[in-house]
Amino acid sequence: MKALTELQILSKMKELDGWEYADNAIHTSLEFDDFKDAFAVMTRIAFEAENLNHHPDWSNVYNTLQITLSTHDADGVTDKDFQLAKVIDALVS
Ligand code: H2B
Repeated sequence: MKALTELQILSKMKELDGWEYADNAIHTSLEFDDFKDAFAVMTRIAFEAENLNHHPDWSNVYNTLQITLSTHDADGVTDKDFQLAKVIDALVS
């Protein structure tokens, strides 16, 4: 899959809620009530990621979750990143 151009990425960002584009990737930060809620969402995201065969770079500290999406194989952001980002938005909304 081919990396999107910066212009394409900025246009597609409008379809997402609470994401930013920086350092050749798209990022979001999420906060939950506690660790259990954060980890439950991580588990749901993990299953969706595995279905899409597209995986987040992420870190979790207690009730917070930092997610970075990029396509390593394309060395940039592709439609797959937006596909996963939309799934994540739907899971947390
Ligand atoms: N996830 C992400 N974020 N980027 C990739 O390039 C990628 C992936 N490649 N998940 C997939 C798996 C690839 O390594 C396998 C072999 O299809």
